[in-house]
Amino acid sequence: MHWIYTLESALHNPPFELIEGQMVAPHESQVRVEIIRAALEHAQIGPSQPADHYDDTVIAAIHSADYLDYLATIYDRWVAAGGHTDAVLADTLAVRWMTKPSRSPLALPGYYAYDMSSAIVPGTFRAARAATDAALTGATLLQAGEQAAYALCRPPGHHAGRDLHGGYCYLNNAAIAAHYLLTVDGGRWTVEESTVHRPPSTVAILDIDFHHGNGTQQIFYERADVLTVSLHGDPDRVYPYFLGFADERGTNAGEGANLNMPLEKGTTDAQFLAALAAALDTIAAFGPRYLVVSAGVDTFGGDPLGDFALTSAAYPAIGAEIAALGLPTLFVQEGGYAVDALGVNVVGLLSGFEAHA
Ligand code: OKP
Ligand code: ZN
Repeated sequence: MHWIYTLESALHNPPFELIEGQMVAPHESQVRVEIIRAALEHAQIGPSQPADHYDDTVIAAIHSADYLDYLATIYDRWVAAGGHTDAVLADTLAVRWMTKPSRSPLALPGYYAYDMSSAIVPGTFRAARAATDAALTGATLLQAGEQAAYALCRPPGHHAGRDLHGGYCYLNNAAIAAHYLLTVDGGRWTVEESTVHRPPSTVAILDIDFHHGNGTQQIFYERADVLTVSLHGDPDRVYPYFLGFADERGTNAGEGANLNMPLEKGTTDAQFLAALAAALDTIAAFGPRYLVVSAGVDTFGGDPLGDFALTSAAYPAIGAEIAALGLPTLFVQEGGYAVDALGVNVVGLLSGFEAHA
């Protein structure tokens, strides 16, 4: 399986995150990339390639212009306005009846971030942009006829909404890749479908990260052409708390094109695989041309940010179940913070897919 990386991930190195009352070293760090790379190489998964560069317009289809400008410029503006050089991190939040736009660089982080786990440092935007390029490179490989590709994205993306960052995520890599697959004619389908080149009409996103893909849901909530399905810890209990419930089904044209499957604490391999089978039935019924998987492995029992009980044996089985759909599939790395098991779990997922593709 082709996989794509970027050296620019290392430029994102925030000094801390706020979690349950404590400033701690970020769980989401470059060590994760190094571990995954080493594991993929050791397992001889390949070939690998660096990300190609894609135009800003591809990203502007998903994120608002003001948000992209904020991400690209806020660090320098924050420091110039007196903010600390360590990091950009909100201390005042725009919520409910306090959402008037502000032009102060010291206020903007409270408008464009929804939590305190996504600080911004000088290299954050470049790293996020390069992670998106990695996902887009994978999308292009699918269009060229590959059955699967894996994008080693860092920072991750599924919590980033159209104009909001949070949960270590700044640009929604999976969403941008999914939209790109719909808008660009890669020629893949011309033989089977017709003699006229045209882009496909539907894509599905399957989010198997422990946390609800709130950003992905928001981005596509009113769209009928992208089915979004997320298996995750019940937001009644875990982050992101305020979205991800089963009754969220999409609105307007997107009604019925969002499926949330909240799962209980201690979810086992068998329970997760059963829920996944139901999710895959919904995806099969939708009939997408491509599948994008938001591939987090923080469902693992030892994960510091999750409360499921999956073992490493679950991941090859998950990969095999996904492969049985028979869809060209782009895996996009999301979470996974039990670093000792991170390599084996990612390799398990991808090799389980490959063995059954
Ligand atoms: C990112 B990904 C819990 C705070 C959690 C952020 C978690 C981000 C997870 N009280 N903070 O793996 O989905
Ligand atoms: Zn997660």
